[in-house]
Amino acid sequence: MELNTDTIAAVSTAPGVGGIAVIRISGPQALPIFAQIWKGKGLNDAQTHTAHFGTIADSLGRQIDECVATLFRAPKSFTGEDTVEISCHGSEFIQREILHAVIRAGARTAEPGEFTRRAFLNGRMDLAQAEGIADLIAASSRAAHDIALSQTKGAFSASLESMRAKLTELASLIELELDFSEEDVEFADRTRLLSLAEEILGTIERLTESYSAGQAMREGIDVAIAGMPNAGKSTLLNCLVADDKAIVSDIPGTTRDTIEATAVRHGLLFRFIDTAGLRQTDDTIENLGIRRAITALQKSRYVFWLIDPTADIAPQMKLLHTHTESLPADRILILINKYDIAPDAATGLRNAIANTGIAQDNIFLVSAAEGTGTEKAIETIANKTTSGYDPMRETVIANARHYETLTRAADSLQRTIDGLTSGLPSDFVAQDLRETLTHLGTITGSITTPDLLTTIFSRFCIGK
Ligand SMILES: Nc1nc2c(ncn2[C@@H]2O[C@H](COP(=O)(O)OP(=O)(O)OP(=O)(O)O)[C@@H](O)[C@H]2O)c(=O)[nH]1
Ligand SMILES: [Mg+2]
Repeated sequence: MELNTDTIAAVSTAPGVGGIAVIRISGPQALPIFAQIWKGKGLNDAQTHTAHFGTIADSLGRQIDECVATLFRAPKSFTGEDTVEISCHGSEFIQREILHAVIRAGARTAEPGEFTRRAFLNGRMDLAQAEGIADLIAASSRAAHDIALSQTKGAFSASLESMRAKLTELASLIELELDFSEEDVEFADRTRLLSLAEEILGTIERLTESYSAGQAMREGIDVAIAGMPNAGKSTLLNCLVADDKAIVSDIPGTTRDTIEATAVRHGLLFRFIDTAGLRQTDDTIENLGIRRAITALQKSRYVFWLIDPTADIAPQMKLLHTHTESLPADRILILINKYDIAPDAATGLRNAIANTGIAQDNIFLVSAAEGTGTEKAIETIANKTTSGYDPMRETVIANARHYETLTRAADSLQRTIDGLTSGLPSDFVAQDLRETLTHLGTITGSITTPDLLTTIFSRFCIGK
């Protein structure tokens, strides 16, 4: 384990000017360092979790600001170390000057995520909980927030640790057999081991299945808006994000670039991508835009494909087929637009399109100009994406590292099961079991390496 003998400091509030800012000092020397810059009643005898008013001065004794210092004594602080948090006025000058004064008094600038890294190393939380904190800070929708919050509370970690504890017990019994290999004894009940391994595999699989939903909840859902020129794509984008993001005109080929805008709907972050209308053209720039449009519709999780009922339908269906044929059908939602001016044509088209084999549930009658019908299309995506998962009621995996590690754990557990059913020698079974235990342990951080920690914590912001 790493040893933290030095004391670190950083501005923990967001960069820039604010009403107040917070500078955090943590480490064994936090109090003596703070005492050097503090003009106020000393904190040496102060109790933990108390706030104190005073002024902070630079090395020449010039006052920098009037501040409130909050004291957290080890081990009951975020990091588990002695910590002082200085709340000052939020000018960039004051923040910089106070941080300089703290550094001059003997602290070192904290690396990104270093406070949380220390919290982990001091046993204040496990790795999955620490990662939950980073996600909590980054969350921009209710769903992302809920996933992160439940992770910080440790339910996921607890279920992993309980799986590990059960498996460890059996692994030790099998390993004990290896010590008595001459005597052909079985300490571990194979039937019990098999049913336990199967039960745990089931739990892990339920977790990995939730990843697609979890990823969408955490990172948001990309929806490309595609179709032929003038179908109303830019009008739709503007309507979905309630903002005048893209130029709308009745000249076909108005949009050249992809234009992204976000909106939170049903607690989920949606990233809508307006694209250039798809058509044959000799215009070089428009063709570049069309290429971007194709990339966007291939890469996005969903596509809103706009049909214009006031234009010829045959070429639009051909276009739809060409561009979506290689994509999974449930990713494509057909929006028949301009319902306000062509309700009969739109309704007729819906039936005709349904007859081509596209599911009726994936066809919507909308008017981008009036903002009608689009809500249902969004709701359909929200339901498809979350597929009933509720992060407040059960663990939903949203982190790629957790997903990959759980997948590996499932693989080695499956090998354990195969080994047990085919009567493989104990040492092979033991090895597969150990591997599963290692994978589960890397998620919570009960097994870890400095490299893994650096990868995880370097993604945090400075001051966290
Ligand atoms: N009545 C009506 N007109 C619409 C609707 N949606 C778009 N329009 C009109 O259709 C024309 C084209 O709209 P845009 O949103 O620019 O179409 P686009 O698909 O982005 O076109 P390109 O950027 O050229 O590919 C404009 O005159 C819009 O006002 C709608 O729902 N109803
Ligand atoms: Mg457009």
